[in-house]
Amino acid sequence: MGDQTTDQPLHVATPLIQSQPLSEIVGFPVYLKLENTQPSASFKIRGIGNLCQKAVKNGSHHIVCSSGGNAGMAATYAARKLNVPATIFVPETTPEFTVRRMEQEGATVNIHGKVWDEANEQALKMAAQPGHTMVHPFEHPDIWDGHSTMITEIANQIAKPDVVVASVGGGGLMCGVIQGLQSVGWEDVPVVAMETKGAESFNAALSAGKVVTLPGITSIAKSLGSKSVSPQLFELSKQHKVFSEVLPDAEIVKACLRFADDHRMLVEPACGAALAAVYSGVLKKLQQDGKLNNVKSAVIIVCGGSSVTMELLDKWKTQFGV
Ligand code: PLV
Repeated sequence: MGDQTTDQPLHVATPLIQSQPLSEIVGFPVYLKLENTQPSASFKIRGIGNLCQKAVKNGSHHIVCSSGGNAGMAATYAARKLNVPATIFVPETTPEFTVRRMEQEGATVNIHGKVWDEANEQALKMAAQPGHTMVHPFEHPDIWDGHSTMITEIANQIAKPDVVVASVGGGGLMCGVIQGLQSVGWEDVPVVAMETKGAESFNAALSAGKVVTLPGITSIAKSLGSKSVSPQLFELSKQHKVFSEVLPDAEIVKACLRFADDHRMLVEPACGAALAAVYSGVLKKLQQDGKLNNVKSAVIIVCGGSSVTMELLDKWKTQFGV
């Protein structure tokens, strides 16, 4: 039901909780920003909600979005709230049940290509029509502004943390995080950018000294599957302290499983990547190597995601023998 008549944001303010199990692992308080509790099940609604709201206000009457799944979920939710149709382009790797969910919310879903980049090319063609708004999953200032609100919220929830951890797909989330840190005067708080082997477009850009294109996406974390990272994140990483870390899928699956047990919440591998910074010892290693000093608290962005079920987790558990 389209019921968005005011300028109220489409996202909700999410809880920030201290995790006892994760804090015990690292020996200092670890806070979880629970973006998995957003109405579209991931942080994406912050940026995409902001972009769609502005576009509809300016006369747009059709939302077009290319997505691995969660940007599409957010665009679908935003379009329904704003009373406009949505057409979502996803690759073949987006699970059938995620496609169904978008359709149930009223979107038209087109499946195109093997990876998100191919679905994006199709979406751009449709969005060229008058009155249509292209919602890119990570590349727009309105998206970064929207995502940055999670940090302004955190600044009202706890004192300054010593490090923030988030995963990187195309880099929109991390652009928002860094922008948010800078806007609340926390520009000295380093970030840890987590990626998975086979979707490490940001790490590859840092190694090459420029944005590069991966040959393909082989990781199970399809929501991190952008073959190249946003040039904006590449630029921001020159001004802000960023540690880029890459883990194999097996570690990600372990993190999702342990998180389900520790906090009774089911999250996608894209989110498991951020949690693995604690579960797989990435934060500890950065401390031991003298790269992260005097850490007394950390925030992990629990970015969430719709494309996960008990059955899928079970399948990955067997596949990786974890
Ligand atoms: N997912 C995008 C891109 O997919 C999408 O279309 O939904 N965590 C979750 C749960 C995500 O869905 C995504 C992005 C990320 C993290 C990474 O965010 P980004 O792309 O802004 O770095 C191909």
